[in-house]
Amino acid sequence: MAYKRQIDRLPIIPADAQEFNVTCHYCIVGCGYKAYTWPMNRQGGTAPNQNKFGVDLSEQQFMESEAWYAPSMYNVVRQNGKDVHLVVKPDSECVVNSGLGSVRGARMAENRPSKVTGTQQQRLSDPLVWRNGVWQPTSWDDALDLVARVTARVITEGSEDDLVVSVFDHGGSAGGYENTWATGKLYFQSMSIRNIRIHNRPAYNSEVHSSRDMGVDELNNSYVDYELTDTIFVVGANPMETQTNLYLNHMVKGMQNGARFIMVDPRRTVSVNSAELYAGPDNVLHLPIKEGTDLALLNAIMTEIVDQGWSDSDFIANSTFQDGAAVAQDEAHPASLGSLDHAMEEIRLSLDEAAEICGVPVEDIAKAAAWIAKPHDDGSRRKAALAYEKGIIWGNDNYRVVGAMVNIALATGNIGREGGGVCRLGGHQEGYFRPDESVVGRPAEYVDQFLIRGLGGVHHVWACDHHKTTINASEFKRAHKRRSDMVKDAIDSAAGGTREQLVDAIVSAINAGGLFVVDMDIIHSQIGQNAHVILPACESNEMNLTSMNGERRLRLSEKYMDPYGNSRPDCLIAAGIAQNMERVLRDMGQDAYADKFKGYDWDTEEDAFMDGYGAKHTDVTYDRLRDSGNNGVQEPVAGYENGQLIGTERLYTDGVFTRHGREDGKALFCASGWRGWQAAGKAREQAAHKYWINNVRANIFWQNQFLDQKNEFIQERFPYPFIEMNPDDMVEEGLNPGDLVEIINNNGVTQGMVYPTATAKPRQVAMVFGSPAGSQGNVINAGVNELVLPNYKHCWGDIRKVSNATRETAGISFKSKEIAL
Ligand SMILES: Nc1nc2c(c(=O)[nH]1)N[C@H]1C(S)=C(S)[C@@H](COP(=O)(O)OP(=O)(O)OC[C@H]3O[C@@H](n4cnc5c(=O)[nH]c(N)nc54)[C@H](O)[C@@H]3O)O[C@H]1N2
Ligand SMILES: Nc1nc2c(c(=O)[nH]1)N[C@H]1C(S)=C(S)[C@@H](COP(=O)(O)OP(=O)(O)OC[C@H]3O[C@@H](n4cnc5c(=O)[nH]c(N)nc54)[C@H](O)[C@@H]3O)O[C@H]1N2
Ligand code: SF4
Ligand SMILES: [Mo]
Repeated sequence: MAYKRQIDRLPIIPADAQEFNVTCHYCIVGCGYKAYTWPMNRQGGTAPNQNKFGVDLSEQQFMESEAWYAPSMYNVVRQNGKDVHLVVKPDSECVVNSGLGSVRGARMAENRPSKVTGTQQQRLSDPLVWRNGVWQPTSWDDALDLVARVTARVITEGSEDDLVVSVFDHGGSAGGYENTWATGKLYFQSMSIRNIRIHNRPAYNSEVHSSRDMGVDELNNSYVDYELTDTIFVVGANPMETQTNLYLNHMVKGMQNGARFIMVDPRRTVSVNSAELYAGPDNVLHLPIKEGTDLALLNAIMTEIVDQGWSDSDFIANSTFQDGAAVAQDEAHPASLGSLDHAMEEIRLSLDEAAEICGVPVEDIAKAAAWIAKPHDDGSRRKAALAYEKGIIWGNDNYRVVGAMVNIALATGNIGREGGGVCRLGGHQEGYFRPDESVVGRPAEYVDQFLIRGLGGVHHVWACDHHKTTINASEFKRAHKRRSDMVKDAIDSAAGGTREQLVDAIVSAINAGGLFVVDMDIIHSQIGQNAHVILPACESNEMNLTSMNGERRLRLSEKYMDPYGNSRPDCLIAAGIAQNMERVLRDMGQDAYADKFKGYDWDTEEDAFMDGYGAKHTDVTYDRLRDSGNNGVQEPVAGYENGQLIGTERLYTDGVFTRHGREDGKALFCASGWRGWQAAGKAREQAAHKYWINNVRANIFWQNQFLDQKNEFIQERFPYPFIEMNPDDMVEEGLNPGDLVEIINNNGVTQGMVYPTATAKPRQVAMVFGSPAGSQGNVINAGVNELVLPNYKHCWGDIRKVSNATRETAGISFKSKEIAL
C-alpha cells in the first residue's frame, strides 16, 4: 500500500492514452515530461500491445527502464468536463533531463487539483470580493467591474503613478510569453506605469545590469557546454538543489568526462558533497569565503590570470573594447566600463589582500585561477564554464560582482565557445516579451518603500506573495495591512449601498491613505489576506504556455486539463481588466483614454501569444512548437526550414557582442573595484549581532511552498522552516534538534526549527526562505544595492529559544543532508 495513498497499485497507461508535451513549470531547467490521460473506466494491460510503453510488463523490467511511474506522478483530473486518469512522467527523449525528474517536478501530477483524490482543494475557483466582512465568491463580471471602476477613478482623479503593480516577469507557471505580454501590454502600452515591481525584487530592473551593459546576455551557452568543459566554476549557487537536472544531467557528465569543479559559497552545500563523490575530492575546490566578499575573490583571480599571462589575447584584441573608458560611472552605472587595461586599474588586488578579506588561503585562490585559466601542458587553452546565481545576485555590490564574473570570462575568451559561457544558472524559466518599459527609468522606483511611505492608491498583485518573499517584510506587512484595512472598513460601512456608493467609499478611504488591493493568484495567499478583490488564475497545463529554459530552449507546454473551477489564464484576466477599463472609462466620458484599452479581443492564450511574441517572431507558432516537441528550439529562432524551426545553440560564436546596443560590437570590461559592503546598514548590522542569517533554498520545496503547504509528504518532512546550525552553537544556546527558535534584530523577528548541521560554520545559520510558517524576509533590512537590487542574503541577528521540539518536529529525521559512499 503506497504511504498515505489508500492505494496498493496504479493503473497501467493504456496504449491509446492521449499524450501531451509538458515542460516542467517550476525551475529554469525546464525538464521535459509527458502527460498521459485516459478515461476513468479503463486501464491498460501487461501485454505489449495493451500499454503505452509497448513492453511486456508481466516480466521484470531492467533497472533503467522508463516503463514505470511513481504514485506522485498520478492523479485524476478534469478534462473537457470529465474525470480522467492522469500520469505526468519525465521524458527520456528530452535532451534537457534525459528522463530524470526531481523531487519537485515529479510531483506535478499529485499537485494538480482533484475533486476525486482530494488534492489541492485550496485552489481558488471563483473570483472573490470583500463583502460584508468576508470574501464572497462572485462572477467575473462583478469582480472585474469593481477593479476597473476603482482603478479608473484613482488614475483619472490622480495619475497613473497612483496605480502600483507587482508582477512576474518569468516563464513557467505564473508567467510565460502569453502572460508577460498581456500584463506588459496592459501596464506599459495601455498605461505607462512607473511604480511597478517584479515578483522577486522591490523594483522593475535587471538582476544582471552589468552583464548586459558589458554586451553579454546572461544566458549565453548550452547545457551541453558543462559536459564539454575542463572546469565548472560556480559562484553563489547550489545547483544540485536548485537547478537539479542541469546539475545531474550535464554538470555531473562534465565531471565524469574529467572536468574540475570549483564552488564559491560560504556554506558547504550538498552540491559540494555531490561533486566530491562524482569528480573525486582532488578535483573539487570549495572556497568557503566570508559572506559578501565574492568581489575581492573574483578580482584577485582576475589579477592572477592577467599577471600570469593566461588571458586570451586574440579574443581580447578582436572582441573587446580597446580605448580606455567607454562608459563613465554615474547614477545609472555603478562602475565605469571599458578596455581591459582601464578596468584593471580598479580591479587589481593581490592574492594576499584577497585572502585576508575573504578568509580563504592564498594557495586556494591561486589554485582556482589556475584551474580556470592555466593552459594545458600542450599549450592549448583551458575551457571554463562560469555560472552564478542568487548568492551573488542577491549579494553584496550586485553590479560590480556580476561584472567581475563576466570580466573573467572575457579575459579568458570563454564566451561563444564550446565548453564556455558565463551564465546565470537561473530561477524560474524565462518568458519575457513586453512593450518598451523605459518609462520605469533607471534607477527604478523602490516600490516597497513607495507603498510604505503611504503613496499609491491601488495595488495590483500578480502571482507573488511579498509577505513571504520581500525584504524588510515586517515593515512592509504592517504598512500594507494598515492601509488595506482602511479600505476594508470603508467597504464594510458601505454595505447595502449602490455600486456608485461603494466606489465612492473606497476612493475616499484611498484618499485618506488607504490602499485598494487586487490579487491574481491560484490560492488564497498571505498578501491575499489584504486583498479586496481576488481573481483566480489557472496554472500551466490548465492552459497552453510557452517559455524558454536556461539554455534559451523554447517549448510549448500543452494544456491537458481544465482550469480549476472558474479560474482563467492570467493573460485572459489581464484582457478582462483592459476590456472593463475601456468600458468604464467610456462611461466616464474619457473616450481617448478608453481607446488605449482596445486590442484585447483574445479568446484563448494562443491569441495572446500571437498578439505579442508571435507578432514579432513570425516563424514561431503554436503548431510549429508542438511539432518540435519537448526538445523545442533554442532562441533566438533563426528561421523555419524543411518543416523545422532553426535555433541558436550558443550566443556570440562570431565574437560580436551586442547586448549593450553598441554598434562596434565590442564587449566592455567592468572596472569592478572592491569597496566593502555596498547596501546601507549592512556593516552596522553585521557588527551588532551574533549570527549571520544566511537564507537558502532546498531541493524539496518549490518557492514559497504555495502548493507544498497543502502537501503532507512535504510538510511532514519540514513542518517549520529549517534553520541549519552548528552543533556547538546549539549547545551554547541550549538547543536540541527540532527546537523552535526566534531570530531577532532591529528589522523584525522570524521563527523556525533548528536543524543540526555539522558542516555549518560557527555563528552562521542557514534558514530556508519563503516559508509560510516563518518569513525570513522579516529580519532583512531595507538596504539595497545601487539600482535598487535587494541584498537578501546578508542579514544578521540573534537567536532565542521559543520551545522544545513539538510533537510534529520531534518525529522528523535530523540526519545529515550529505551522503558518503
Ligand atoms: N529546489 C528549488 N529550486 C529552485 C527554487 C526553489 O524554490 N526550490 N527556486 C528557483 C529560483 S526562483 C531561484 S532564483 C533559484 C536560486 O538558486 P540558487 O541561487 O542556487 O539558490 P539559493 O539557495 O537562494 O542561493 C545559493 C547559495 O548562495 C549562498 N550564499 C549566500 N551568501 C553568499 C555570498 O555572500 N557569496 C556566495 N558566493 N554565496 C552566498 C547560499 O549559501 C546558497 O547556498 O533557484 C531556483 N530553483
Ligand atoms: N530572503 C529571501 N527572499 C527572497 C529570495 C531569497 O533568496 N531570500 N529570493 C527571491 C527570489 S529569487 C524569488 S523568485 C522570490 C519569489 O517570491 P514570490 O514570487 O513572491 O514567490 P513564489 O512562491 O514564486 O510566489 C508565487 C505566487 O504565485 C502564485 N501562482 C502560482 N502559479 C500561478 C499562476 O499561474 N498564476 C497566478 N496568477 N498565480 C500563480 C502562487 O500561489 C504564489 O502565491 O523570492 C525572493 N525573496
Ligand atoms: S529540475 Fe527544475 S525543471 Fe527539472 S523537474 Fe526539477 S523543478 Fe522541474
Ligand atoms: Mo528567483
